[in-house]
Amino acid sequence: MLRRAHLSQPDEAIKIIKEDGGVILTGFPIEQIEQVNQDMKSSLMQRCQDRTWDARYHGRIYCGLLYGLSKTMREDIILQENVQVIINHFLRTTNPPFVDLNSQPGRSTNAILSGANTIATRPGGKAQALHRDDSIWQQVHSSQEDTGYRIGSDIGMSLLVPGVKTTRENGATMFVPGSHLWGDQRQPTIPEDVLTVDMVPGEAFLFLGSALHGGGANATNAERILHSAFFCRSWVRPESNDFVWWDKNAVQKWSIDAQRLAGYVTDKMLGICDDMDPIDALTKKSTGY
Ligand SMILES: O=C(O)CCC(=O)C(=O)O
Ligand SMILES: [Fe+2]
Repeated sequence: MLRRAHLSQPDEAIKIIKEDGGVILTGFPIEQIEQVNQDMKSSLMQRCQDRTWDARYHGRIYCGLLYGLSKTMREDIILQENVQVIINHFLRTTNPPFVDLNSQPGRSTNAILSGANTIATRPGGKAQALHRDDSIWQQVHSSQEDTGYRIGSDIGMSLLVPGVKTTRENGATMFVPGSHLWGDQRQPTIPEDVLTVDMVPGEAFLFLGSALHGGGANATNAERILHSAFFCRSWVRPESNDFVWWDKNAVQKWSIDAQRLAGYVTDKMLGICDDMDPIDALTKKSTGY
């Protein structure tokens, strides 16, 4: 059984993530989830008509524009204070001063967004293979089973927010608790190793990029809707170039925290933009180049 922690208890959530690799967070207001469902409805429905997409992804329809299309997902759920506290416990980077010989010592940065999409697993949609999300960065994993979890070893995390009740029948995410401690050679051997992340709207699953998981198959006749957000350390290349898609006018309407999370961030060295903070580029007049 996967463990739960209320959003108001970040320390408890952190403890569970270290032990299990992931935690179900509870306490998101249901109105927020309904709003996100509403924000994504028409884009998702349009894409569901697209037979090529359906065939290519075996009944799993993605809409990768979630961060820009849903203010509620961006500002209230992804940027929820304790969600960020938990993520940055694992993904904040502080450079050791002895490495920083040619720059400000102790530069540090929070995690940034690696991508955000809404996923509809359609009736009959197939399961994903069990995978680690950090495999997009070719991460290799040595076993931490003897040492216990080494803080700092992960470079990504994922947040899955169900838009409907998720169950084994409708394709809830499958998850292997403890697999964040496994070396790459170890795979689940018995069915009991793999749990389903059963959730109701108002809950969300937050887990480490090193943990084995995968979307389930949908054997019901209704869609399983899931709003997902992925995070990485600020020096990792995000999976999706979301900030390229949204023009300046759109991004200027976001909160500063949302702009920073989307990648307009620097520690005054990594991420600079003509020696300036990239966030200044949002308000700067064209240079004419
Ligand atoms: O659909 C799901 O439940 C999980 C999705 C997932 O693991 C992914 O897109 O990386
Ligand atoms: Fe995944």
